[in-house]
Amino acid sequence: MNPTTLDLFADSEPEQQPRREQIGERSYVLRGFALPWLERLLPALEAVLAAAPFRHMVTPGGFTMSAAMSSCGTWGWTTDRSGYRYSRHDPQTLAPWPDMPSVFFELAQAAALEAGFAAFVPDSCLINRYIPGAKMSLHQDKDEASYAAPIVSVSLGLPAVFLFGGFERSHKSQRVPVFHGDIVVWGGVDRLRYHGVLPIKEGRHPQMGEQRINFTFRTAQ
Ligand code: MD6
Ligand code: FE
Repeated sequence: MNPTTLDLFADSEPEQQPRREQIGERSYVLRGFALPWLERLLPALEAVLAAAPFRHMVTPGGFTMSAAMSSCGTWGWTTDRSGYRYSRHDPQTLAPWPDMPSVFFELAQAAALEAGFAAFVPDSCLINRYIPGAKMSLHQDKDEASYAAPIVSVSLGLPAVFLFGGFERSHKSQRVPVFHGDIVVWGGVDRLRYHGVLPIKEGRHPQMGEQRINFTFRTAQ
């Protein structure tokens, strides 16, 4: 084959979807990044949920959140009438949160590295479960002791529209579709951007059923 033939051949190939989409100065969607990890991830998730089942928490304002939550790692994020905070213990079982499974930690660290954040050491993984109709209102993640570390957010199951906003609630948000296996990573100058999730549409995911599961990894302390 001469070089011309090679070039023609390359041009006839279907365009490959970029695996890494930039959505902010230091924010990326890593398409399908979690898929090769699922065989190890899902059994580990089951074990965490057996020890710390999903529950609906109440905001300081008295609203019950539509996403059900659990946590693993040293610090679990919780909310009740007295405020948002990280706690070492599950307020429902009074036991320490389950350890973060090594496959969770390794996936989060690999995703952070892929997005340009070396040596991410998450000590908290919040697990959100959305059924159709559940949503997450625009908010900032600012209960952490430092904003130096990025956030790594893994989407599984039903698709969602992730809202990626600015630095004030009123700023216009980008609508970023996220699918099974996608990971959103952001940090640095983007660390305090507002974000949320539009209500999940009815549907059934072949592996995960009628739900969306999200893992949010953070360095809390
Ligand atoms: C969710 N995520 O995607 C909710 N926070 O279900 C979050 O609130 C979130 O995805 C910080 C960073 C990434 C996130
Ligand atoms: Fe958040």
